[in-house]
Amino acid sequence: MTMNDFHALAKQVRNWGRWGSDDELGALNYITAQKVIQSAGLVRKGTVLPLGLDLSPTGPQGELLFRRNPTHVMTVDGGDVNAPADLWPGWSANGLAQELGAFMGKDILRFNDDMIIMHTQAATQWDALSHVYYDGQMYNGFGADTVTSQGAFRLGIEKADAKGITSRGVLLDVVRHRGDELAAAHGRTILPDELSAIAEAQGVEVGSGDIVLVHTGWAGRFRQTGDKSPAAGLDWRSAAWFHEREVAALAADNTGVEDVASDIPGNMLPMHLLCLRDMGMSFGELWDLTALAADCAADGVYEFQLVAPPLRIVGGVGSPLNPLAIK
Ligand code: UVW
Repeated sequence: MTMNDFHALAKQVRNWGRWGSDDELGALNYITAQKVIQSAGLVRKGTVLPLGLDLSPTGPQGELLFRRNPTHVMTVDGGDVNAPADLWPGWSANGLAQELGAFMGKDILRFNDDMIIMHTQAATQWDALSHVYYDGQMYNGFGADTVTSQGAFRLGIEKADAKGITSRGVLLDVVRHRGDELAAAHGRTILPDELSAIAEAQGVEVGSGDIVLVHTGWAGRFRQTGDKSPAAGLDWRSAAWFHEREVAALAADNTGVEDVASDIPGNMLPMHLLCLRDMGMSFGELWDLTALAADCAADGVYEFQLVAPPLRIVGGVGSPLNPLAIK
């Protein structure tokens, strides 16, 4: 495949101007009030399935310098007030100890506090539309220069919050369809015809405003064995499938939704560029779909209410979250 094939598909799926020249929501515009009402009607048995991976130093990140696992730090713990006064020489010169002493020294209140230092895309996450670009432009033609060291002035993740994000969720289970219980194999990319075949086999239709979740088995395998090697992902040609169906957002349980085995020289993440930059459709990555997939296989129901709000990180190009599938 060549860059010309890529550009032809990019032109076909481009949604720029569709919701106005100032639009920063992209395909989330497909989520209407009617869609939210429909999704609430899918709650039938009261099962709540959280889809977030743990935020932990042993999370899914590997050796990439630009994306590490989170660091969790205690800022106040029992030791700060319970330690014997003579334990730390110079303790009285410690500003925090003085502050805590003044704050709760004579009170019965004791507390623990903490902080977390993390990359917004370290674990279960949304990619904002400002995450990727090519030819100096992001979704809707916004210039790449609108993302500065101060953050994304256009297409920041906080803009997506206008839609919740909540809608009807539909699971497409590649693992069970391929009969591979652990992980769909890397390199066997998921093509549009396979998506249609899975939906048909599961007896579910994907329509306007839906959020599609694709189960490849990556997160389940990672949790079981710690294996971080790539699993199958979507083929870039499947962008057209999501465009035709007016899908609002797409999430998967692997590291980057698409298979990292691109067949276009010089274009390593074509599906990202087509979906985020041209279509304006956000990606959710590293969602743990293991329990949801098991539940759907057990009851034969592959649709549910999905509640997946990003954090309001102003100017963020991504956001961690703990999405909920409610059935
Ligand atoms: C990149 O690393 C560019 O993208 P993602 O994490 O969304 O796969």
